[in-house]
Amino acid sequence: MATNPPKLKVSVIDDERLQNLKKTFEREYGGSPLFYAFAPGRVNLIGEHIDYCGFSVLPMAIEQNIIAAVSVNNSGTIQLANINPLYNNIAVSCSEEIVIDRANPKWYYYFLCGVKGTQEKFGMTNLPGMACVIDGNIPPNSGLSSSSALVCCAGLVTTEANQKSLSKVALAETCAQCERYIGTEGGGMDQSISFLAEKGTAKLIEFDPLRATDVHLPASAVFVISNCCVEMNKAATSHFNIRVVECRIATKMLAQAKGLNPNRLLKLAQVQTEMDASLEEMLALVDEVLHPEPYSREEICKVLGVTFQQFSTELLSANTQHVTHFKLHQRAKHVYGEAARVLRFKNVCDGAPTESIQLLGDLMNQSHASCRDLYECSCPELDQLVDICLKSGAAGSRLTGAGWGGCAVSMVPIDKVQSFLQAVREAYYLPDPRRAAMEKESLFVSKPGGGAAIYLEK
Ligand code: ADP
Ligand code: NG1
Repeated sequence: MATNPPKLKVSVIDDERLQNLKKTFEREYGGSPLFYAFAPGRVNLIGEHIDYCGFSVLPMAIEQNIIAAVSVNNSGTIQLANINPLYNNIAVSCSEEIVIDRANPKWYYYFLCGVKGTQEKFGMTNLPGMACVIDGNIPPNSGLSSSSALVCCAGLVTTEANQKSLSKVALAETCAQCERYIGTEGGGMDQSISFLAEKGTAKLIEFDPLRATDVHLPASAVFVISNCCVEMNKAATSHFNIRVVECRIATKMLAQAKGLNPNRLLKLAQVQTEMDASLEEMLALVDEVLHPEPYSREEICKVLGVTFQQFSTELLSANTQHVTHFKLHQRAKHVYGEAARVLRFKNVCDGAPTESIQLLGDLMNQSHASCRDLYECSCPELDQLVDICLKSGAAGSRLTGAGWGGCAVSMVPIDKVQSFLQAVREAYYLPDPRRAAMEKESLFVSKPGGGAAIYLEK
């Protein structure tokens, strides 16, 4: 578990993408790459918006990834180019402090987050300089963790370029911290699966301390990803951080009501641990303590005995200062309910009874309903797509990732896959020319892929 990411020797780079990356590198910088690094995106099968509350999640890595071709030099500059012309080339000094502009989350800031956090992890004052070309094929802003794959790739690149070494767990933890420089307060699921994934298996990811356990998915079903074609850039909006803040406030309100010290507690999982209660008991506690009407700042400050100033600086983030009302009951209900569904999903997979596909499908459907109604992180297009997936033969279907757009993941019995794909194509993609044009990269079967690695040319 705590081993370093593999270094794979590739004597002949025959993969078309790698060849193209190498050629672009040579054209851009006039020499050959010293090494390549890759980090995969992920699809979360169940356990949405609960990693930052301290609860376990159940993702798998996908085949799509970010690859970097890298050379190291003494220029004191990081040069970045991208195969995709939408992402402009950039050169940034690394002989002074790397600054991330949160107000303007351009693509290269994600890479620089990975560099900066890794530099700090090793206490390196100056970086020598490097030249990189990036190639990614994860649909961006779609809940498949393109941003985290880029951050993880950059973390791995920086570690290798400076001849340092870290275990996969330490890399995952470092990169989870790194991505926070962009301003979103994620929980670490994406970076963990990007490093800890193993081909052929999904993982139960547990936090504090971080660990990953194999989850064997039923052999008689596959997971199909479908993108609703609505993009949601997390760092450029406040949707995500508002949910993080609501969960933090709910934590404090529950702690206060049960006579625990709210100052020490930040995550809903910590309240459960402190109370030594079951998730069912936590759900009952939410009903008992929190009301369904949105809470105003005044009410929260009064209950917690904090000033408006403390509320702003200690509970809100920079991009949530404008929020006036907070849905604490609904968010906490989702989190404890979803945490219970993850454990049930894992138990069903472990038991592998014959009826497991429908049981797992039901859990996925309940998860989507909770994301849509309690957590309010879906959108009409995603709901429509999930509905079409169910009507097309999926045993279960749900939004995956942060939501407010992006992808659904559906569990489909193997013998129905072809008819499922055709039915979703006809009902969701073909009637709309924009969606039809995006269909090839938007609707696909996904198998559990491997984790981040370094490639060296012989
Ligand atoms: P996701 O759910 O895909 O992680 P985010 O909104 O968190 O969505 O991050 C997406 C951002 O990551 C993009 O807007 C872009 O800045 C960056 N990104 C994703 N893929 C690439 C790529 N191939 N090359 C450069 N930047 C990328
Ligand atoms: P994506 O789907 O990559 O935006 C985000 C968070 C995760 C997790 C999910 C919701 C980051 C980097 N990622 O994922 O930690 O909270 O939303 O389950 O913030």
